[in-house]
Amino acid sequence: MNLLVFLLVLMPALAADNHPSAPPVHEQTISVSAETLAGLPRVKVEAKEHDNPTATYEGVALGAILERAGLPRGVNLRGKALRAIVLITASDGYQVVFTLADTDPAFTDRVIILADKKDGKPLPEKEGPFRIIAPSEKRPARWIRNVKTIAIKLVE
Ligand SMILES: Nc1nc2c(c(=O)[nH]1)N[C@H]1C(S)=C(S)[C@@H](COP(=O)(O)O)O[C@H]1N2
Ligand SMILES: [Mo]
Repeated sequence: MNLLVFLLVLMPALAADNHPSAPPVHEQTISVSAETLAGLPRVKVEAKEHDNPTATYEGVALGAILERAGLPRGVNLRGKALRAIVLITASDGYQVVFTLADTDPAFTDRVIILADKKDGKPLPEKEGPFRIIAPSEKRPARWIRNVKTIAIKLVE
């Protein structure tokens, strides 16, 4: 290949995160309901919040929800998808963010689940019906209770 063509045309295209081969990221907001979890593989985690006894939370991987919503995963999670954030909002207005890559088992062994059960029962009203559980995190500040929406946004 002509070196000049490579330097002037291809190299900048490869560097740009809007390279044509980078899969699209669709900004969207998911309203969380039982439908959001239905049919996805169930995941159980043991988790401990502050001084509370260890509990078994059950639900589905946040990443599985996002995969079903059409977001890029694994080798396709590159380019602009690396600046996609997952903004989660609760009924009291509390909000937390993760990155899209934080939810992908190709990037991390840390699991983030959207739980609908605790110790085999539906979540108590204070927490549920849906709560994010991030068992690997030492502080439970991102274990957002009463989840209403999951929004995907691209940070500039
Ligand atoms: N919806 C909602 N979720 C939330 C919070 C909140 O204020 N609102 N606080 C967070 C913080 S800071 C902590 S430490 C944990 C534990 O809070 P809890 O002990 O009140 O359940 O919940 C997290 N989830
Ligand atoms: Mo907290």
